[in-house]
Amino acid sequence: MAALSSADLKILAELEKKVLWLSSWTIHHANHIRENADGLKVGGHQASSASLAAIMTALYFHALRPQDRVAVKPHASPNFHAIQYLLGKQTREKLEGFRGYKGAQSYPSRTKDTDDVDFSTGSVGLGVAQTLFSSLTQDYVRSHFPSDKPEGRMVALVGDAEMDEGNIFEAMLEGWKQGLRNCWWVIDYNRQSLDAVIREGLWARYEALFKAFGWDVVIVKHGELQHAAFKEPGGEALRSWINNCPNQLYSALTFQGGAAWRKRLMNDLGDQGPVSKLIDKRSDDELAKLMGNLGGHDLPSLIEAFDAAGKHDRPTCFICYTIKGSGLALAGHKDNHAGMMTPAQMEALRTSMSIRAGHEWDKFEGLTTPAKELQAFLDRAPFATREQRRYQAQRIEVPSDLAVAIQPTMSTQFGFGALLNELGRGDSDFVKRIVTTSPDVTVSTNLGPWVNRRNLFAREKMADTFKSERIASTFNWEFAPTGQHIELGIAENNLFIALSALGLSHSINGERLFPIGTLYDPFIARGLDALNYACYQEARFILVATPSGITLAGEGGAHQSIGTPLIGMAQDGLAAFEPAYVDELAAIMAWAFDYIQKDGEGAPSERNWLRDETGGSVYLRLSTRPIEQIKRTVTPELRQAIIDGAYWMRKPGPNCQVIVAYTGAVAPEAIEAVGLMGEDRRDVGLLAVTSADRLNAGWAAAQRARERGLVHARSHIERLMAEVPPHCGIVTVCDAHPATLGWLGAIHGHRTRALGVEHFGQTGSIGDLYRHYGIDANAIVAGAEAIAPGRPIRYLKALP
Ligand SMILES: Cc1ncc(C[n+]2csc(CCOP(=O)(O)OP(=O)(O)O)c2C)c(N)n1
Ligand SMILES: [Mg+2]
Repeated sequence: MAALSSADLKILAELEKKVLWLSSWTIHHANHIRENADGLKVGGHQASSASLAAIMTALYFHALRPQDRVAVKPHASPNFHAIQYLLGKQTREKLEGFRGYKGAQSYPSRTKDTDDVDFSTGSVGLGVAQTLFSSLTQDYVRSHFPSDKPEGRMVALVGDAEMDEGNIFEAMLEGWKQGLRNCWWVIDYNRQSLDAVIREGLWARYEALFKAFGWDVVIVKHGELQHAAFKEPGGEALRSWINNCPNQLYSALTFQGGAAWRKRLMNDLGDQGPVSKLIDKRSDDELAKLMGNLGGHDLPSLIEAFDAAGKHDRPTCFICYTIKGSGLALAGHKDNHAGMMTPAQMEALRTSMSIRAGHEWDKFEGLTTPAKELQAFLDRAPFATREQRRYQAQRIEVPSDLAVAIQPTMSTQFGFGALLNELGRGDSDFVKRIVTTSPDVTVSTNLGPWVNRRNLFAREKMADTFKSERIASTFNWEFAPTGQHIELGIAENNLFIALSALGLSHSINGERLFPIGTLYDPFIARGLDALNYACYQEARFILVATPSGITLAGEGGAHQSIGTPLIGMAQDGLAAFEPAYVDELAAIMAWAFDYIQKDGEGAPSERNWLRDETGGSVYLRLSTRPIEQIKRTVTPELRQAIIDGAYWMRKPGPNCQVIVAYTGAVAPEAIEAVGLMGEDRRDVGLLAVTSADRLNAGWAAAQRARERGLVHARSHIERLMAEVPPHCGIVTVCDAHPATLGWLGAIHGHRTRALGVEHFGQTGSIGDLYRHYGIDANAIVAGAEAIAPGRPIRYLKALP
């Protein structure tokens, strides 16, 4: 980074002013001028944005390089869009449409914004952690696929109240374990949250914490004006007053302005001597400017800090003192989070910035440097590059069939381990790009055999002492730069954010990875917002959740998931499957490796009405229950049906009165029940559901298509259910909330009894629990008898 000349610094100061104006104006325009027709109260966020105007100016127009990637604090989105506008990467139309339909997004969005957002943000804390895991991903990629491209730095612009989010600390600990580099977190230390002014002295906690985790900490507290004043006679007294001033008071005085500062400072410090002189010689405006000249608003101080840290790759936290709303009429007021400047206040700001009415969007309006020079400076900014910052990695050839030896009895979790173990023998480009990760449940989710073959990843080799000491162990725990498993601590949030980072590698690093994360199914809930976050920014990964449901039996209610299939159905960007058999799992995984690479256009397929060409991530809900496997060949038709979400294990006949639809580990109960009913109910059908999620999505899409005139649109489940006579009843059963399959009856209006689990699980044998919760064969038969009247079913065992 070249040092800045004073002419350049002057230009930067003008640009800072411009960023402040444009972001305030964009919000004003969205809220006051383009009036909100819905009468909704939409947040102001002018103050949040203003807080970071100088920091972002220094970064984007000076310190950042094209290879760097940034997570912008959600409420600084207008700054980001304004900066991209100045760099010629954002349109006026989008800015005018801020918060409107298809306009610039309220919070930076990788997928919805068009101005090259690196990481989406919105849910505070997650974007911050994303930068950390993106740095680790970059190291992983560099280690496996060496490149001459310069290493990027992953930068988060962090609100100080955002630091309350626990996931940030979880990430920091993981970063320390993994030898984090190339990561900057710039804390906007404005000492305000949404509701109020934050606790005193937090900076010292942050400093200690970051240092404990191995980070450099740079405190950018005072600007140049303050430093100069401290050197004047009496200056030391001013310094110590500032250092001891409570946050609330500093904010309140800032809001009140120069006269209030004078009164307070004279009261506290007036000495009829040098300090009084220091204060007296400044006008009210100059005094306000001096007191507002905190480090985070001072370009020379910021540039010095960024330039110094730019010389090394150590993770660095900058604590930049700022004032929320700096430069605006809202500055410092504790209620300013949702606050909006009034039209009159905006008018005053416009005039003070020499912006003519009607020229509010003009890039260089009101600046004193000639437009040509400003433009030339912008063109020179390293970040202004026209080179592509978002990559498109090539599609990697994946096998259409995955080999696995089907044993007579096995669980889907065991099958998953066996499938990966088999893949682990290979040496194709595809296999080299698989990266597995797990929050301390590698062994218990059956990733062990894969890890034995492919090792754990670390930038430096680390031997397995048990192995070198010749102590027998099933697992080889060796770390190597070529290792393909990233072992995480238990924090599930970290798993999802790691998947979010690994799953964007094709776009961020230009190298495609096939990330597979494993965890226990109930603990998805622990990282749910992070999972949603990963999906929102279109990261691509396979999530393997096992064990699941009450089928886990002896482990009890704390480990037994109930609602996760509904999460799988409702989560956008995630195709959820719950296979019962290992051949189904093999078909789904082979498909998934292809699916997670797709990024085509969104037209739905006329076969199943799913938008498979757009791709997405995949969630597999697996089980540890060994079940008898079916000896069969998976024909192309069966394979397709498994992927589409269901197939007839037994077709309903013309005289059918009832069908059973099941998903997952309860397959043996469903089969048994159909057998039991055989003598008293004719032609009973058995529907094997492998993905309630995809069936449901296809059904909704086909209905929509018909309503829009495509009268022949039929989804996969509609075609299957068309074979069920209208008078038939349906019993659905799954080891999860009954709503997972309960909707099947709505497709063609069949009477339905949905069995499942509605209450916390408990310990017991599978038999005990299935009986207790009513998902055993007996309950299925009882359900069938209730909705498909006929003669009593003879083999109905007495209900306990
Ligand atoms: C997970 C989550 N919880 C709550 C919010 C609502 N929220 C948005 S900003 C904010 C406070 C932010 O304060 P800070 O990070 O200090 O930023 P500042 O407002 O000072 O700019 C809150 C609570 C959110 N966006 N995400
Ligand atoms: Mg704050």
